[in-house]
Amino acid sequence: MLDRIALWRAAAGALILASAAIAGGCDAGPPPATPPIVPGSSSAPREVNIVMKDWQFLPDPVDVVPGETILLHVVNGGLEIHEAVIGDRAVQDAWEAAEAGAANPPPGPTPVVTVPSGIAGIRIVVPSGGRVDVVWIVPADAATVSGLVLGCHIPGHWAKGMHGAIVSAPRKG
Ligand SMILES: [Cu+2]
Repeated sequence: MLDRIALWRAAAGALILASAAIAGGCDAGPPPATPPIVPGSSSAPREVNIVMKDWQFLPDPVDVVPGETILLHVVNGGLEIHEAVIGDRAVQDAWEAAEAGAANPPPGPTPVVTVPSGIAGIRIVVPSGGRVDVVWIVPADAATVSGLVLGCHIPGHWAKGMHGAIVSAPRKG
């Protein structure tokens, strides 16, 4: 009996080591470079899926080519209501403050909140299980693009990790 317990412990130890090795493998080296993308145009927007979950955006980062036109399909695969706010940190801060101060935050109907138009960015609110499509013309300036962030400001969601990066990808062709 003792031998069996010892054997089981050894096997469990090996499993833990194997898990650690797999987890360690994910941290090895920088992420792979984004492959070149054929940019979308106004007549043929590039389709990009963004999936929102409780509490993250997929993919993260979202790769875009400066100046291209994208047809965003924003899907809420989570159980909570979520939103995708696209904008720089000033935009994200404005929505975080506006929604934190709103009465009757979710669960329940989403309160109507606004921020000044100059720092509104793009806000796409999607109920659980829903999908909203939006055409987005990406800023033409790469430096502006690299300052963009994806964020959800339903109260408490940003703090739970609901933010992602938007990065400038090389143009193919
Ligand atoms: Cu959210």
